[in-house]
Amino acid sequence: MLTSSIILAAGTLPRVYAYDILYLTVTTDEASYYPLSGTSVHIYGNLTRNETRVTDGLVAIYVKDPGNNPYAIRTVNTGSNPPQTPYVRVESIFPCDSDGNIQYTFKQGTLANFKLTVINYDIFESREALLTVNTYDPDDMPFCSGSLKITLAPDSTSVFIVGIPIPSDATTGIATAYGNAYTDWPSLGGTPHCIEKSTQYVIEAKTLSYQSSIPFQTNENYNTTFHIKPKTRAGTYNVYVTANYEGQIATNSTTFKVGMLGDFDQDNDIDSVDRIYMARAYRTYWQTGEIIDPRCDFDEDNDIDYADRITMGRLYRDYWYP
Ligand SMILES: [Ca+2]
Ligand SMILES: [Ca+2]
Repeated sequence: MLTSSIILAAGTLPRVYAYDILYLTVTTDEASYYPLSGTSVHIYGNLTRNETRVTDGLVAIYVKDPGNNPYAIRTVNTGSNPPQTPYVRVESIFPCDSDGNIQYTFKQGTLANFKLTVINYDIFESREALLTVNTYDPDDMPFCSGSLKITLAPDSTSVFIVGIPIPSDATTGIATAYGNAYTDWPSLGGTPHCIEKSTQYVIEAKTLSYQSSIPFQTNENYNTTFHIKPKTRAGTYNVYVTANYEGQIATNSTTFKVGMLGDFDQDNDIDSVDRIYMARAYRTYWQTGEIIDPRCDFDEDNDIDYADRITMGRLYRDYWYP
């Protein structure tokens, strides 16, 4: 309504639009997720100018975890990449050792390094950039990110190395790292400098445990998807999106929740009601062999046995006697 009244008001002037209205929406497919392995979180929305979809814009999507730490930071386009050459561009990202020599395999519990080559095409001015590297594990779960705020000299090509610690319990297999450059953190209004670059690397060699899920269908013009797991931190996640389209900036934000493991009725506690879910699933499994609630198979070995009951007991104890 606000938009149309502005256009009407502008219509009283002779064919003058005071300014274009760039607008960015953002939503998630669920308000709350239970952290079962393979659960997808879809974040999507529309970038529009004067209520028309922008088909060649870039959108920054930044997710902060419940501890306010960077969780995922990505740049996606709204159909195709912008045709213009940006001032600042991430030319490439490669996994490497601490000296910058290409290295594709990293062991759990060690530091993986990523080499970013960044160009400032502006021949007159130096440019500020926030460089980010965001690693996703072989199951598409974001697990770490590193960042660097830098000033790029005019007309220069620079190389930076960002280290990412690989958790000792990281899923092994082929993982992905995404390299991006922003004007600042999207939560502070920063927008993408350029399109995203990515590279693959190996956390110990092993076969993939999950196949990629079916592509997400949405009518909106941008989206990103990642997976969560039982070890994903419970709580509220903040999502920030920003875009700079032909000099205009639009921002928006939303939140989603990741539930507690063992909180089957999703009412933010692990109480006797949740234990009833567990007891029922356990009993049914031993009577019929059927898994009526896969969430009760905590160790994901296709049974609901004593080991799973012990896990539930521990979650219950940890909740009441932290
Ligand atoms: Ca509960
Ligand atoms: Ca089990």
